[in-house]
Amino acid sequence: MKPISRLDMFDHAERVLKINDMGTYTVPTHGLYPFQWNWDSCLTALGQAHFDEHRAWTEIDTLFQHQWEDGMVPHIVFHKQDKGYFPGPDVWQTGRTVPTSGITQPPVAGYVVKRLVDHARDPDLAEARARDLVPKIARWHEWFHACRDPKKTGLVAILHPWESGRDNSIDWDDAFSRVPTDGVGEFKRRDTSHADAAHRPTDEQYKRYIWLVQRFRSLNWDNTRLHDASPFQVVDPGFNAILIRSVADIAELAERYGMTGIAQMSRRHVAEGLAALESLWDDRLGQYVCFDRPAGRKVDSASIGGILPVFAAIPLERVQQLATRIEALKARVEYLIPSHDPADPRFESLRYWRGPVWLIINHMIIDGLVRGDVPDLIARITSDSIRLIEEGGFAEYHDPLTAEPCGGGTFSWTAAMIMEFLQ
Ligand code: 9YW
Repeated sequence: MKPISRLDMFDHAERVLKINDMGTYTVPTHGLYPFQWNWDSCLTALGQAHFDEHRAWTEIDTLFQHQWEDGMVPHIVFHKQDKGYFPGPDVWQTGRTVPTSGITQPPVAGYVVKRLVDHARDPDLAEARARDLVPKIARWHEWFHACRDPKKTGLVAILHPWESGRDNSIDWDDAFSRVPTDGVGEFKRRDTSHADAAHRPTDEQYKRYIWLVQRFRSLNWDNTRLHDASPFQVVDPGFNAILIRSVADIAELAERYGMTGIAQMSRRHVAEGLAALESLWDDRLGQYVCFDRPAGRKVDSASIGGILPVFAAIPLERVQQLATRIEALKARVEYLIPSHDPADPRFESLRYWRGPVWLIINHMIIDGLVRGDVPDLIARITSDSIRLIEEGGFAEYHDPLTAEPCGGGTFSWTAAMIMEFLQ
């Protein structure tokens, strides 16, 4: 791969977003991911706003046009047929006119919409679009609280590793081992024909991913039933922090726009979420950890999902503790922040969410660290992120030891995040 100079990097990032632009939505990368992905789209909009605010708003509008009647916003919208991806609409069978998957993804939309509003060069456009989106995003948040926290614990569970956005994280290994594979049948993966199989989830994991899809499909994607019917229910601190942050940002926008009911309800959920998040703190690791609901125990796994809570308004003392945690990782990698601690023997520097660096995560963690007094650490994560692109290009993710580019190339959210880092 040709190195990318810092001088040309911003323009290069813009070109990546234009290459992946399908008009009203953006694909993460052609070939490997030929549809619209939920959190990819929202984070991509942050990049698009640097050169075309109108286009950025359209990205999010398109996603919300496919919101389900129950409030869920699906993780994939299959706008066009494409045989290059598995599992496609024929596997999901969600029965929608424009097919979608039947699960969701980390709800970054609330955060992104507020950021677009706060940085808008065209505030009238931003207010008009945000006024339309705030009630829709609030409905999605309510869906989470109703369907993924049925016992009102203050925290939501994911029912499929794909919902976390961190597909094959070590966090899921234990809970996932209880997901059966019987009756899954034969299928042909497509991802490994676009990307190196050694950088991807294993076949065994794919069988379990599909088993869960088939289980939910057999329940007609009825979200009032899926939670209790799933053998996989994991409370991920990173996912919950993203939800809490987005709910807080929507509360603020709702207040600004006189949407009092949404503001009040959202503030209540933020308070409950932040209080409950503390139950996931792990003193030994100095970070948060997941909770496996059916097993009734915390998960011993030092992943980035336990550092991501810095993105929500956790106590300042916790922000400092998480900064210390990242400082410790500095000695173990060349480029911050690895998605898993290399001190854990299960760490794999090249395999997807089991070690590699993802710029979207660096972006959210930097945003949260601003509340702490750690400017040097913020500068270090920012410069490591830029160095990764200089050395490895706009890849999906990178090896934290060598900067080797992994997964898909010419990747939308990587480009969008670089525009944010360079601004
Ligand atoms: C899949 C598109 C998606 C991301 C996820 C990432 C991966 C694979 O790619 O998922 O088949 O959906 O883990 O976070 O949204 O970039």
